[in-house]
Amino acid sequence: MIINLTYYHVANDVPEISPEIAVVIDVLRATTTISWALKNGADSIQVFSDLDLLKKSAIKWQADERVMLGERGGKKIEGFDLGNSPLSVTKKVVYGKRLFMSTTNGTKSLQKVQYAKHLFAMGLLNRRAVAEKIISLQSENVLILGSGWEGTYSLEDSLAAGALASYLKTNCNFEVNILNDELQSALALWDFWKNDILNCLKTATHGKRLSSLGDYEEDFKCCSELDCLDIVPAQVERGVIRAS
Ligand code: 3SL
Repeated sequence: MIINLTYYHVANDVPEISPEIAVVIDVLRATTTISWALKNGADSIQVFSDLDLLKKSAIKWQADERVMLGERGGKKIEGFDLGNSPLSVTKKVVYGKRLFMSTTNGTKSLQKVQYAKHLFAMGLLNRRAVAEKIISLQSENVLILGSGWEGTYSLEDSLAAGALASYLKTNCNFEVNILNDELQSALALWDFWKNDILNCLKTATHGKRLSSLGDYEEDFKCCSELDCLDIVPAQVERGVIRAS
């Protein structure tokens, strides 16, 4: 058995295909927030790129059963309940609720590969859990998609792509094939930064953008934790993610 891994930095680079397994990464911070929300008992998360559509869908739910969360440019969207911080999706706020979520890049990436047979959301915090899920599925092809920033490369998502590839190479009994140079460099990036993840996130352009908006120290710490959650956020119907 072989697992072929391909990595794309941003949604626009992905060819129009329906991959068997797609893993979407947005370390800072969408997929970290999604993972924590599910860990804290959110019923499900529905992702949108279009805000009007999000509002129309959310309004159909009882007010006490829904939470609208998201950001544009790192800032909370006006009228929404929450921004996109993984620290804000506490048990008290999200337990049993449907989250309606839209972010600048992460939710776009999730929508781009929504036709995958299996779609997972991954941050550094659930890298091992997602990798073990991939191994258990025994599929030949895995597409890894970063979210970047408005169509451009991001350091932190590539770091996590490298972390995933590295875990699979070390822990999988089958042959793991790195299919493109993007993933080879992500592996090298992981090797370089794996003992200093927090600094890598702060060095990244989006890390600097967040730092310029306020005190995000706790968000950085949370997003840089490795393998601390066993949650695998998986798409269960088009655009809807639940814990698996
Ligand atoms: O772009 C995104 O999807 C967000 O994760 C960006 S932010 O970290 O919330 O600013």
